[in-house]
Amino acid sequence: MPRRIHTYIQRQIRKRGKLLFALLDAENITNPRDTITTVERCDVDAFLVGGSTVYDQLQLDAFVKVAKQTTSKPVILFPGNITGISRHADAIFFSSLLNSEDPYYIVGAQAIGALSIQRYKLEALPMGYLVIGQGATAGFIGRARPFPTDKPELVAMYALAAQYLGMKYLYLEAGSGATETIPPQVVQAVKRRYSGTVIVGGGITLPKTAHDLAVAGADIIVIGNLLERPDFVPTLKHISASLRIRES
Ligand code: 1GP
Repeated sequence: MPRRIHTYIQRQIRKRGKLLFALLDAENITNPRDTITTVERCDVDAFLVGGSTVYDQLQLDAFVKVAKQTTSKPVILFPGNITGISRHADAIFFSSLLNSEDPYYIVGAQAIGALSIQRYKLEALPMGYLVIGQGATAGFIGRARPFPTDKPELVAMYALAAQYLGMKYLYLEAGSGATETIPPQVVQAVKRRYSGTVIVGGGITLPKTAHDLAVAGADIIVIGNLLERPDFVPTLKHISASLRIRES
């Protein structure tokens, strides 16, 4: 199975240092073509499509199809459940919510979804998913036992376990719309132990926050909620510019 999207992401990281992914919730974006065209102009590296409460797979499918017709950037699924799979996507973050108390979100949904992924020949990007702090909807739906934000080493322990389990990506999730983003200290602690690609999201709406998280070691910053505001373009452009740094 070719690893086209994994290769693209790693090449982009080598080239640009830090990446910006736009997360679109198919159920909240009323005009996908316009939104995707506008977001692409803000210098994002890929689109994620998903959310914790996606219930209408047909709607998701139609949305991903439009996304593929509209952008030349990769369209990657970010599912919260088996309803988050579409055959039109380029790849899927095949994730396990490692700090869930419910085995369904650790491996149950994945086992059911795996057959569709194989049938659709979707590229699976193995990802550990950790809910930290508030957790918002992702934490509630996924029955997470969120990490306290002041215990970076606890998160780092799980990050290292994810690495040894073969997960090449690790998503540190504060929850969509969280008022407290992932603390940079947590990202730093994770980076000291985990050698894969670190993705950070949840509540990021300010360029400074994105910048600080990137400096702390995040490889990819995910912006979701902000894109549902009518006036998001200047802020997204600033966020994109704030990531043009290189770690020393
Ligand atoms: C949510 O981490 C993502 O799963 C993005 O969060 O919607 O708050 O940007 P926001």
